[in-house]
Amino acid sequence: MALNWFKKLKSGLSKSASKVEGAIASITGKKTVDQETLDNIEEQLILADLGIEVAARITKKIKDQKFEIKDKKEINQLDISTTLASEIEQILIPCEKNLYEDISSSPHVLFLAGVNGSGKTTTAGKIAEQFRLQNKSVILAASDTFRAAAVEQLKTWGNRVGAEVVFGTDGGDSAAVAYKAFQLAKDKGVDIVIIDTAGRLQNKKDLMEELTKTCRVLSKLDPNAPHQKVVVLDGTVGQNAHSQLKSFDEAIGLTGMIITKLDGSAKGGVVVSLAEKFKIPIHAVGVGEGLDDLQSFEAVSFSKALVGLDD
Ligand SMILES: Nc1nc2c(ncn2[C@@H]2O[C@H](COP(=O)(O)OP(=O)(O)OP(=O)(O)O)[C@@H](O)[C@H]2O)c(=O)[nH]1
Ligand SMILES: [Mg+2]
Repeated sequence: MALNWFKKLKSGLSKSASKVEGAIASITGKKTVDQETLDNIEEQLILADLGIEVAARITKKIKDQKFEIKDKKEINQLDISTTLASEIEQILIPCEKNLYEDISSSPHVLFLAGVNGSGKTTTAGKIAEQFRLQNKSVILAASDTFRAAAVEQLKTWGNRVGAEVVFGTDGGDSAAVAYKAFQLAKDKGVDIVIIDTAGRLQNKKDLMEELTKTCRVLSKLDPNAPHQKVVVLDGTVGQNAHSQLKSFDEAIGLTGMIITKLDGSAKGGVVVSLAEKFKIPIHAVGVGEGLDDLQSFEAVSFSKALVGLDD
């Protein structure tokens, strides 16, 4: 990962990291990792939202490593941080998957879903920018016909990244907008269609069914469409992201996730607990509101940043 990107990730995750770092710092002057330190580390990992099971497992690994110092020297904090980062890395590596890896169809349809305000529209714009940089043409579909300002918001992104925006009428059929966008992309030979959907709470059954319907309608034009179904999760909500992921996966069968707002989240560890529990690919993380604030997910860098280590 480029150094400035890592710096951004690390500073974004610093609130999460400071909890863990504090716990590790509590061993200062000690010659062995005692139970009090282990308990403290476990507690801080839980507070950083890594989840109870992951926290317990990682703490046990640290215990098993036996950082006993025989020649009267103190335990090196860096050794513990490194152990911690490598344990986290083991959990994250199987989920690392570049968003742009599986683009083989043309047009390729990328479907974004998530709860209200999780960052879908912003992420749609950021992804469109990444495709623009890869010289791929993009259509943005404003399938959010629910919120009045949604089309305008997507149009602003469309202007910034030079992508056409397809939209319908306010309160109109969101599946129809998605279909229209896909059809237009086919007609014009456009490479990528990004479908921005309305935010919906994961426990609203009818709204979740609307997503299923939109996917089904898209598959009429290509049985494999949408080719990617990605949930956008707000990285500041912590463990609530679990129930969101589960519901969206049950509704549409997710191919991946993107976690936003990791700039300044104190709950960045949730990425680890999501990876551990769901084993669904993590494509990218949002680290700001700007055009280029979407980073491809890299397990090694993320693990280091989460425990406050340098890349
Ligand atoms: N700091 C930060 N803010 C973000 C990030 N991603 C999105 N946001 C902000 O979060 C707010 C909501 O983003 P939207 O993209 O409108 O979210 P949405 O999911 O489309 O919202 P609805 O369509 O209303 O459901 C906006 O103010 C964004 O600028 C991120 O990675 N970091
Ligand atoms: Mg939106």
